[in-house]
Amino acid sequence: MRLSRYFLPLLRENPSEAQIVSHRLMLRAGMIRQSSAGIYSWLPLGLRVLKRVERIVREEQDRAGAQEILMPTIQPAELWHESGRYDDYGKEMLRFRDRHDREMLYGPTNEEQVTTIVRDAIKSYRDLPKNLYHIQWKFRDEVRPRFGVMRGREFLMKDNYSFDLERDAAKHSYNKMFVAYLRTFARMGLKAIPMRADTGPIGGDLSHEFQILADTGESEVYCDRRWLETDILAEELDYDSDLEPFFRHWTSLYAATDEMHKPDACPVPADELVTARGIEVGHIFYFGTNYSKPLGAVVAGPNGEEVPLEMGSYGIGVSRLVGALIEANHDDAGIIWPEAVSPFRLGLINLRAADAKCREAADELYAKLRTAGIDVLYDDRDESPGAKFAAMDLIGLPDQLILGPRGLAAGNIEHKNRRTGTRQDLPLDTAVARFAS
Ligand code: 5CA
Repeated sequence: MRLSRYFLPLLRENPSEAQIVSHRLMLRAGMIRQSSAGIYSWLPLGLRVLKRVERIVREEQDRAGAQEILMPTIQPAELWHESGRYDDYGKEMLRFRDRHDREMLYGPTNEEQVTTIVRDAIKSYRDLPKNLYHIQWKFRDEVRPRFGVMRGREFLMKDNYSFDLERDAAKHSYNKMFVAYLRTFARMGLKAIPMRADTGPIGGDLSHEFQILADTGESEVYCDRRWLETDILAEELDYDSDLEPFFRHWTSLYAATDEMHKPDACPVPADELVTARGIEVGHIFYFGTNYSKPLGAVVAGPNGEEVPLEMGSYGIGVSRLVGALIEANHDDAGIIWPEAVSPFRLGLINLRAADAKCREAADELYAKLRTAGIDVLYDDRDESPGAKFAAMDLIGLPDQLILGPRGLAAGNIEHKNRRTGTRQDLPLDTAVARFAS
């Protein structure tokens, strides 16, 4: 993509409404624009990152055997009357009436919707287990939408729902998602610690939140100091094998959210306990028959008896992750994307767009990089070198290639690594091979 043609509205100044670094940088780097409180448009650069995050989430869900569906954003209120949650959900739920005066709502989550789909389709225990997910926009009329996409009112969530015959099988489904979540976040270069958590309005008795430690996190969290040195291993496991030992291993070190942490009963001595702020990027729940019973989601068991389905639900904040990734990866100059989620693999800067030789060489390299399948953002604008460096650092692509008249005369191009800041001259004719995977 040529920057001269790209829709990338960068801001020079820090927007005053943004209190945390990810919100500031997403606005400054032209990734999002606010539409109304907690509701955002995603501009080309931001949407690229959102899609990359979504893709990793999808790949790991598919790998764990979950199947993708797409349920609507708008739901009929009847579903929620049936489950008994309509009144309990309170003001966070956006409710309205259609032209036929039917009560509708913008879905804050989809337990009811998916349970009725499965209830109407699955009649026998032989059709179990099932795990269905979708990646869809949600709306929660949060009292205090803030921090940009981190606590939005409209936000993108991956949510899935598992259906099993028995508790043990349901725990296996829970464990599968536990593994898939560790893998998902590790692939994005994030250290998300699984913590015992409160189940809130979703309900149930077993739940883990996946928290990234960051000063700007909204939750207070507590964990064993050893978590700080632990590299979360995202090994690939056989999802059909017994995952309980893996689950036990990764829950053996203490980690709990504020609501679950009981100072008097905490097994970790005070000097080994870390109190920190966390960003919740995922939350998994096992809630048994809380929804299947009221909604009548039963199957015929092996002896013909009616058995209510054992269920769990599993959420990842896809749009929140974009903010969380920036909280975890930035410096004073801007964002530093991990390669796995970067909007482009490479930035190419032509320092002298007005110089015919430089332009010719940069255009040629750009064409070669594209032919090699490398996603490159080419700054071909006629701007000062300082402005170009600042823009490229702000948007945070992992590597930059900088072409100027002096290097070109020697047949070289400068390579800068955004994270380490190291700079190195490369022979121009090796640049494509260096980045072709
Ligand atoms: N039905 C369950 C699991 S599918 C559920 O809704 N869980 S949740 O409420 O914990 O949400 C799942 C994830 O969505 C959270 O872990 C968080 O990462 C993200 N999320 C929740 N509320 C917001 C919000 N207001 N803005 C951005 N992301 C949010």
